Amino acid sequence: PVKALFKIPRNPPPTLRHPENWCRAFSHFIAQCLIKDFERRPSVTHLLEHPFIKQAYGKDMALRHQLAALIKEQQKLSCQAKSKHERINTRKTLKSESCPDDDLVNLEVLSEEVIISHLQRRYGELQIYTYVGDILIALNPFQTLNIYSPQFSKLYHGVKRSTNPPHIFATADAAYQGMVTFCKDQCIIISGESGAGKTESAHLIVQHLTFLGKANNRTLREKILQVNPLVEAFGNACTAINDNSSRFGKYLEMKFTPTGAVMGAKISEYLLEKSRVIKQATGEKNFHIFYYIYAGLYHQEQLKEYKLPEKTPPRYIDNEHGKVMQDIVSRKLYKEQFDAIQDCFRIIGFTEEEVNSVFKILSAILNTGNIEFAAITSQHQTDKSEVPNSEALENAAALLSIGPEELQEALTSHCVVTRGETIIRSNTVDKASDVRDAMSKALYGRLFSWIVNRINALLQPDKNIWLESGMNVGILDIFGFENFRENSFEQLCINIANEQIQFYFNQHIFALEQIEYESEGIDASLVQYEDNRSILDMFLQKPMGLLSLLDEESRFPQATDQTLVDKFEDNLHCKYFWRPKRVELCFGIQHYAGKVLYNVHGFLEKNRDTLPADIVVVLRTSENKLLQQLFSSPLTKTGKQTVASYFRHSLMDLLSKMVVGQPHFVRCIKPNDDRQALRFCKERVMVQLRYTGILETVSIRQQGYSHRILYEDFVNRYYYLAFRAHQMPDANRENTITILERAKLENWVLGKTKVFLKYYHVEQLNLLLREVIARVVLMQAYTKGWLG
Ligand code: AD9
Ligand code: MG
Repeated sequence: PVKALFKIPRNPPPTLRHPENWCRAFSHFIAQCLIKDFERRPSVTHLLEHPFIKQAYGKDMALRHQLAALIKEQQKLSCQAKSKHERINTRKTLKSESCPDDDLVNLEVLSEEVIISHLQRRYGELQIYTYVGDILIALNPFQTLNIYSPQFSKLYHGVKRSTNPPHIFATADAAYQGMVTFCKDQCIIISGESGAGKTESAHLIVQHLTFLGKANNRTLREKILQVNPLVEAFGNACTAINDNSSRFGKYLEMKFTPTGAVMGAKISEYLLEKSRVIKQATGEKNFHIFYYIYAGLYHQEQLKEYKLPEKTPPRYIDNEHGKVMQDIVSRKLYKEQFDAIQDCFRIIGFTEEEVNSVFKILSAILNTGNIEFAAITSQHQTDKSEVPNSEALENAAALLSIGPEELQEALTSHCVVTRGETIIRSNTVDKASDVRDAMSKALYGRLFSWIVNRINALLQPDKNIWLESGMNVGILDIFGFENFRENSFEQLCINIANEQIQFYFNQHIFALEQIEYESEGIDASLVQYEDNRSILDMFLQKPMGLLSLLDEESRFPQATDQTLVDKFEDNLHCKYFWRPKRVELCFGIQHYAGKVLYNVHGFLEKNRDTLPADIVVVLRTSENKLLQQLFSSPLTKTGKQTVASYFRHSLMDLLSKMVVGQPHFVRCIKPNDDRQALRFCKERVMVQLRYTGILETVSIRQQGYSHRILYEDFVNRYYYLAFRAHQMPDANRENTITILERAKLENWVLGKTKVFLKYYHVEQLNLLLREVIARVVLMQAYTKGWLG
């Protein structure tokens, strides 16, 4: 019946002159046979154990693997055929299919002007994605595009990159396929300035990866999709540049089985901008969650229950004097998000008690912000402070389950131990306010870390399976480069982190390339780029780098902002640092992404980030279980560590995670500063292309060799293209040449131990290989008498 079905003649010619058609028909048939099993247990391992394949190929694992891959592909094709209708519609939305236009590397003329016009034209056609070799450029569309539906996920599933127009799903897919095929961890690094679209891109990647990693476990998929919205409610805020600006760095690792089923996830968070809790610049806001809960509780008439003021919103969220209240009452803003966040908590698996505790702590922070101090002026003491109106204090204490007197005591006085004796000293009004704010920041920072840890515990993969053979795709989404009118310590840290990511990009794209060219005896002059190593050294070097100097100064109790900026000037002798003549307490840095002027006001305090021991002692007396946890274990930074040293440590930690994976880069570009759809500001785009090194990347991708393969690996991988299956040729330089010539490839170069290939060579080779293997499979089947 098989023969009849596929019109296979009884005696096909032994040469199999046109094997393509046959083999397609044959593997299609096998796929059909196995499709039932696929749907139940879609793992390759299972497939390889299928009696049909086992019988046919015995112990020849390599061949069985190839056959399995082939079948999977056939299955995919038949699934795709089913949804042909859908696909046609999807393609209509996509406007065009893939074309040489999609990759800047294909441009014949490579001037800045040509590249810019090219991107501009594409942007006008709503083609926001463009490749530069294997790097994806993503222009922010500032409008909702209809290209992220499940149909699109299907369209980009496991196909050659050139099949479809560039897309963020293609990058996610490449990472996924890379992980499954080479059993190697992957990491997707998304960069770009604030508001360029990193966080949106990260969401889309997670969306596509959860689609690809279809476990039988639907709940797990849903949980993973809630992770980003939940942490972003706590870690994002409205800034002057972006209404949903990430105020922390996030590395999300998605965990998979060797066959690519998703098993769990883990987030690492970096450097939350805690100072936002207590103060926001004009036109900016506090973290989203505060508005969500205030509005949500307002509309549910539950403000009283959480002891929140009903007429005027708490000071921490009311820097525009009443505007928030107007928005909440008249426009019902934030209400839906409050419901959504509760859903996130529930789906991920937080208990009701935990969520309630989180809300209580948030409400306690808002109440803490409303505690005011007044000076007690008696004849003897002018430095004492008291709390004139105790309502907020009592509310905060009640929500935190601690005694109000103890809290007041810890805010308005502090213990000093001198020569074994403990003396209680009063706090001035200013000092008491600082202690209050330090407490709010510490509460929020530790709550945030606790939420992240809790999510990690709830989404942890089954240790036994994962530790043995699990793999990761990591997605890095940090806060983008920032340059405001006023820049402070937070911007400095954010920009240093971006400097580090740029350095990593350079290392990967250029520096390693250069080193390899040289060691293989190939002309390395092709590789030219803007190296930002010396500026990074200026920040991170010990003991004379900027962060070390800051730490040193933070240790002197008498140090002031003035002594700090003088210290910088005296010690940092390099062209990237300068001290403007007319602006007090300022210094300038020439970052890779542009000049930024920093104001050192508050640097020392922010860096010391001290939380008085008296506060910790009081909070530890709490009867609230969550609060006890927050202050019993060192969840965030410990002891006397400064923010700068903690920051340096987390940067190193992040890098160590990133370097183990195969990197994929997404470069987000902001086409205009007004967040307008379809507005392409040439100047702005040009600047970003220049500083991100995209222009250099284009030329190096075009002229350079993006793939370098050891002769041994190359011959083992591709010998089918020039030799017979049983020949087993020596894996050496000569046979490499034979294969390349037989494949009719040009422009490759031979190094000492490796062959250097252009990015498009590998795609061609893989395509040829697939065809040849398909032929071999058919031959095998034929000789084993399955078909005849
Ligand atoms: V920041 O460094 O965290 O301040 P991001 O993360 O780079 O910044 P974000 O992803 O938040 O920027 O994007 C900013 C806004 O651009 C979003 O809120 C969306 O309104 C808009 N955006 C970005 N990418 C897309 C997209 N692919 N489709 C539609 C988008 N809108
Ligand atoms: Mg962001």
